[in-house]
Amino acid sequence: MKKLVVLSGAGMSAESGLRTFREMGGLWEEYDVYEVASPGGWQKDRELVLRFYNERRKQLLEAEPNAGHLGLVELEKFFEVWIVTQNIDDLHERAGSSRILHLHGEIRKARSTADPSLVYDIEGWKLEEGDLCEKGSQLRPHVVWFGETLPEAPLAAALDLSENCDLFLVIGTSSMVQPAASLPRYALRSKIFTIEVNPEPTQISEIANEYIQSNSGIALPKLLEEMKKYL
Ligand code: BV8
Repeated sequence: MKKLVVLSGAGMSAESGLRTFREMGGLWEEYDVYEVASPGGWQKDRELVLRFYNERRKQLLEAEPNAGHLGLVELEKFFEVWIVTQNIDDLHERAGSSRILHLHGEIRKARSTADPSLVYDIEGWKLEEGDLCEKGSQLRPHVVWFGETLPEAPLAAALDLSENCDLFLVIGTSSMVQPAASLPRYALRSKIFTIEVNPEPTQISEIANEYIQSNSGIALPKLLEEMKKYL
């Protein structure tokens, strides 16, 4: 089976009702990113950081995967699909995608501040001051903050996949955050046909082989129909 790699961003989850970051009404309009998504912010006011992620986790528990997520699951009938996501939600999992790499962590997991190898599932939507790991240290959201390095294994796998696949799909990302934003460039440099799906043009739109100016929930089912003609 041919290999399809998908790089997804917050726009993938927008139609499930989860806020994106850099659009009108986005999260970074309401919060100072460095106060709620950086080690400095955690040092300064971890109650605020815990609250920021609790609110998003609560929203996530009330959200469902959308037609875009389900379209990617459907594509597994025709391709070996790998989802490389910047998203920390679990909507790709809940939709049923079978190969998912989280570059920026997972909001429904918590990790020890004393020993990062200790990672726990969060029951419900709250992670609070006083929630401790087995070694007695405070738990933090298991996500990659700005200024923190990405988890090695998923990033290495994503880089390799971006240069060794048959088709590369970039969906719902403003392509502003590194190193994830460089993945489509690796695919293009390896002459891999690259398609972008986004209602707004990004720096990738003009270099992709194809740019589909549309919401993912509309474009993916359509793309699926198109692909079925050639398979
Ligand atoms: C790193 C997890 C090495 C948390 C996130 C100065 C100091 C320190 C670092 C840097 C620096 N300058 C640059 C850096 C590197 C920095 C970076 O890239 N900064 C940028 C912003 C300038 N990167 C890092 O820090 C990374 N680590 O480099 O380590 C290092 C170490 C020390 C010092 C230097 C380097 C870590 C980056 C990870 C940060 N964590 N998230 C959380 O989620 O709370 S990033 C965050 O942005 C999310 O993960 C998100 O996924 C990601 C990217 O955003 P998008 O997904 O693209 O979302 P956005 O809102 O931007 O766009 C949505 C898009 O969807 C839009 O285009 C819209 O049109 C589209 N859309 C809307 N609706 C739909 C749609 N598309 C389709 N369908 C729809 N319906």
